[in-house]
Amino acid sequence: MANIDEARKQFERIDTDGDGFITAAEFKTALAQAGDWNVTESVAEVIIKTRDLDGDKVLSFDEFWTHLSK
Ligand SMILES: [Ca+2]
Ligand SMILES: [Ca+2]
Repeated sequence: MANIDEARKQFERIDTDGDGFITAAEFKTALAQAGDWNVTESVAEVIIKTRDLDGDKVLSFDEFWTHLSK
């Protein structure tokens, strides 16, 4: 189901400063825009932690894609 072009578009929408990494703050903002206002930054950090393969506390596209394509 997962499509890498769609995933890249989604990634770029979340990565608002365009540095190629999704931070907890960016993730929180994206979820709020999607209507989920209950997500705090600490919740976003936990979500990122479960997907963060190299432990740098931000999501690269590879990590984002690995999660989606599972
Ligand atoms: Ca970013
Ligand atoms: Ca990472």
